[in-house]
Amino acid sequence: MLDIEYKNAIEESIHTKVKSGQRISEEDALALFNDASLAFLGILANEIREAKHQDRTYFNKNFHLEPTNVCLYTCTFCSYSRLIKKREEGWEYSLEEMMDIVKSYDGKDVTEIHIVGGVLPQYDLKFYTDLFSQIKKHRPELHIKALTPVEYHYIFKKAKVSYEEGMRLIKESGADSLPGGGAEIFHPEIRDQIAGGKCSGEEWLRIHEIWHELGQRSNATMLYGHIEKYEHRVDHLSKLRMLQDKTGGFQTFIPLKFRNKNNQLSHLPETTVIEDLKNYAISRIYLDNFDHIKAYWPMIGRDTAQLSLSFGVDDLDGTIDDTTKIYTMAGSEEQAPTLSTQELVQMIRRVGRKPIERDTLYNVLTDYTNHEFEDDKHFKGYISLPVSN
Ligand code: V47
Ligand code: SF4
Repeated sequence: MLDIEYKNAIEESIHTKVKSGQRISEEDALALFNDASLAFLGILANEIREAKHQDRTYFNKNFHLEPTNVCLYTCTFCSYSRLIKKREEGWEYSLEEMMDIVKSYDGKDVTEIHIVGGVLPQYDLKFYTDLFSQIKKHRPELHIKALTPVEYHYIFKKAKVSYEEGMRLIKESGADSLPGGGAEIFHPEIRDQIAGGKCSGEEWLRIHEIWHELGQRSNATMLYGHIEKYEHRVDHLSKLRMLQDKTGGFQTFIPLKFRNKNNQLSHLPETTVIEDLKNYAISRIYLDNFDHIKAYWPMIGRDTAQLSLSFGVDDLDGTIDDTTKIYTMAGSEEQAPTLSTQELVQMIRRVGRKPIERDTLYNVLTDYTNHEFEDDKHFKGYISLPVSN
């Protein structure tokens, strides 16, 4: 532990708690949001990150499959909502078209498929169980990370099956894990305003709980930086920590910065980099029972992603040819966000961390720390050069 010059008594008392292995309370987390300096948060979050993972920084190689970019819900922050995008401008893939996309990755070096998209009636329980079993049949080793409680709540209700029965069928058809989406902000005061009509915070948590009880793993997200207050973020983190105490089934927490293009909340300003780093750090400090904190670099940009590795983040998402439309449309840093493995590895090395390729369940696949790429311009030190150098 480093010696820190505290700005106030709150910083000192929270540091003392963390040093002695105590977890911080909701009040402490709120005090961190309101009163702690960025430097303090960075030091504390980094201590925790390094105690858990040293310099290791994980990434995996995945591709996204988005059945549709139209949605019957009307979440105000989302550029998929049919209020924003006219249905005729969108796409709605058939099962065959989706399988063609899966097959287009045959022979490519990917270990995971991430399936996420809008909610429409034709994408029902049968559609998805057929899709998962066809993908498994075609490429058994590909890990299927698919759908969120938003879709599951909708398709189970339509099929008149309980969450328990539905999740059992989903598991049997070949889905391996759940991504963290659809969480937004759990508190009804905010959720009702930004994501009214879709599953509630309690329903989101219950579906993950059932999935964990089936022995499966999942991720969690929080969409921040719109109309919520710090109290709502703390409430969200607290509900996740409580469920994790109960099941231990979450792998990663992914804070998602609200981006304001092409949606009904476009009038809101976006958070600053300082706010983003603060949010990563407090998430790392508060969620003591989560192994990993992940940054989704296409949304925050490469520089902030590199910085985040000193503020509690140990995992970067968005590799290979990740062209997730939901972000491109919402105003992600890059039009078609792509990074080769080499670029991602260099990005991690240049801030003095060790790039580790993992599978979805965090088994180590390749340690890229000393890996030499064929046309590598050698790593020169802890300086942040443009990624293209
Ligand atoms: O639930 C929608 C968010 C999520 C916007 O688990 C927006 O590995 C910012 O959850 N600004 C879906 N965010 C994506 C997601 C995810 C991404 C990467 C990895 C994983 C994982 C999960 O995208 C939605 C919503 O919270 N979103 N619109 C927007 N304007
Ligand atoms: Fe639909 Fe999800 Fe967008 Fe809401 S966030 S409109 S549920 S795609």
